[in-house]
Amino acid sequence: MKKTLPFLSFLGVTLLSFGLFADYPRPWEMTFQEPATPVMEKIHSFHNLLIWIEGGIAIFVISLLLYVIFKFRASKNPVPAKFSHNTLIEIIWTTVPVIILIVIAIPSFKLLYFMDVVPKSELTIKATGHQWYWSYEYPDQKVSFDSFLIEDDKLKPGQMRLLETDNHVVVPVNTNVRVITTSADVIHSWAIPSFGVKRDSVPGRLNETWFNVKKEGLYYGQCSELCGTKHGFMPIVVEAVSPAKFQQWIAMKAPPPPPAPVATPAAVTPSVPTSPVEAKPAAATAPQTTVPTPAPSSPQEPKK
Ligand SMILES: [Cu+2]
Repeated sequence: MKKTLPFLSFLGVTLLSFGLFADYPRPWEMTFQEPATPVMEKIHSFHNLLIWIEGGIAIFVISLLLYVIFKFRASKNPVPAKFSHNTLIEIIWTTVPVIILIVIAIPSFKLLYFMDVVPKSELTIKATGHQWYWSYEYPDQKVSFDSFLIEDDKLKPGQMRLLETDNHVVVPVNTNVRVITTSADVIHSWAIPSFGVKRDSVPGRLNETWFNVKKEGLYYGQCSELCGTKHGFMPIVVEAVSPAKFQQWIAMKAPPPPPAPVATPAAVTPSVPTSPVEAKPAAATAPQTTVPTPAPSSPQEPKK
């Protein structure tokens, strides 16, 4: 019982932390992470199309090679053929690759355009790369914070090594989010594999990308441009929540509104000399002909 209790509590915390959907790299994962955005869904299906085309070409070429090796081996054909041209075959091996390239190019350009053109966005986030952490701004909501890696010795059960940060980038689901990336020092890259997003953050330049997360959960990414000794220690965590929860988070993070200015009589008095010591020099330098104005005994009424 003594041994099972800590194990059960560890299991409980782990299940709690992963009760939420999470997209992160798994050991020995051979395919993409589960697509979380329309962009990644399209990348996934384009990749699957390419696998079929490339697989077909590979099988065809290998079969042709094996056929030629066996059929035209030296023992069976001691005298090699002397011809060097065949018009029909040349036409075929020119046109077929052109058709294949067109079949690949059409969806490829469509996808590039879809990824590149930021649709009308409902939320803008600015991500600035630093050596070695990210800082974020929500300019319209007046929210900003830094996001640092959680060191190994401070990880809680269920948290992932080298991927967890102290502050998550919180976004609402089913919302077009525009991400503007830049850098404060060297080139970094803001990347989330399951979003199909990877955008260089370059000092002195603003790059933009976008995503629209379909499912609530945690999504993990990393800086993807070699940026110095701690390049591998500046992860990115995006937490997708419902729009209502997002509003709560913004309300919690946003600075309180400044107090409204109130015109009080005290605010007006400093322009009037209050002590006789201060008033004396002014009276001494004033020309003899002018009539010195008496210091008001009561504060002036504010003008309406
Ligand atoms: Cu970096």
